[in-house]
Amino acid sequence: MNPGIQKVEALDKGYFICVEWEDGSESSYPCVWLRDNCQCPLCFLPSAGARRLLFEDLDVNIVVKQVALADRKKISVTWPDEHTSVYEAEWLKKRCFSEEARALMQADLFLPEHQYWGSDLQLPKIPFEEILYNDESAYKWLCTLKKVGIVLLTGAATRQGELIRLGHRIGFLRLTFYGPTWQVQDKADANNVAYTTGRLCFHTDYPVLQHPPGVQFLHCIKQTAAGGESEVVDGFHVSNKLKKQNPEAYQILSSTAVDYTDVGVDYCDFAVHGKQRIIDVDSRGQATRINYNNATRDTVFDIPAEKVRPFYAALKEFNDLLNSAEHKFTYKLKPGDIVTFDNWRVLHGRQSYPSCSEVTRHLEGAYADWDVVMSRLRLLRKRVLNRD
Ligand code: OGA
Ligand code: NM2
Ligand code: ZN
Repeated sequence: MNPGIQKVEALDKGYFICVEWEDGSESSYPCVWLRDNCQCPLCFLPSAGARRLLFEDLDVNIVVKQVALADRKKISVTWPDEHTSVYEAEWLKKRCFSEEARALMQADLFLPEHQYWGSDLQLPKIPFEEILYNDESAYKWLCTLKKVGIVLLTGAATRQGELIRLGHRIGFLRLTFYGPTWQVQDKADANNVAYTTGRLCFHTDYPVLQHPPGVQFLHCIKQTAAGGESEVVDGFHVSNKLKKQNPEAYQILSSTAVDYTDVGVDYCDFAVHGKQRIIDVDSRGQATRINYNNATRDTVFDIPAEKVRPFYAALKEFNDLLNSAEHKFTYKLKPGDIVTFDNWRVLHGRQSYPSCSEVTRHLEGAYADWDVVMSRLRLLRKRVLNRD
């Protein structure tokens, strides 16, 4: 796999260096980028994997003075001030600027592939103990969580604290105003609709936050005999459907900033206000995050009056699609189950259950950030696949 270099030369008045690989293909590298990424100990701190070179000291118009093929595995570049940089073939190959090479590198870093699903979801299941003690299982868990958006971990103890262990497995959990972990059960004077016996329509958690939690864990400790079933739906899949079915509704939901509010006391007192588009999109109009909780959508609505009804009509259409039998998947958590899901993609809900003086249903919940989860995934991949 390690590529060798056949030939290297300066091009375009010294603004580029062109590498010809042994297989005949070519890569060309801008000199400003090469100088910026000199790997020598003056320019780079290997113990931090970070650049020491200051931007102030970078000449953005730099040209190469001399370039040579040291051996087939590295090139050596001399700059006008006589500074010398050495670049390894493998390092250069990975950073090739061709569209295909960049796409491969980005896919490797961010695993953007999604497997869409509807009512046909085959809910992926892995034993909880396995992901705690086996790196391959943990890697599989996180890959599936990223690709499918939901994984059920089974066989956990039916006591509080299992999510703390899960948090240690990935690194750490995300603290919010509801505490490091939180107890979903019917509570007197509930500070959140989740803490009642009522039905919860499809939502993502915590859209009031500027950076809503990327991943959610719900550990079933106790389950009611009647009601309390869980529902999930693939928000990205449904967003694509909405875009096809009603582009104008999609346009409204992906451009209107909706006000959210959450005021109360839990871990500490809080008065949170935030604005989110219900369908967040990237520069190509692809959904990247769903931010929708009907319970915390504010009474304050910062749009002109004449745009209000069209907004509601668009949201109704989206909400109807979420609830269509074709798209939603229903299941019931058993004590010892931990459902883990992408809170940026998967909307979840639950059916109501009878209220009772005793606690008949108890879930412990927690959040994690995608940065932490993806970091653990990459480290596990390195270990499991024996990569550098
Ligand atoms: C929540 C929630 C689901 C359930 O607490 O935000 O969605 O099944 N709970 O109780
Ligand atoms: N809980 C479950 O957006 C929300 O209010 C989601 C959060 C209370 C931690 C519910
Ligand atoms: Zn929720």
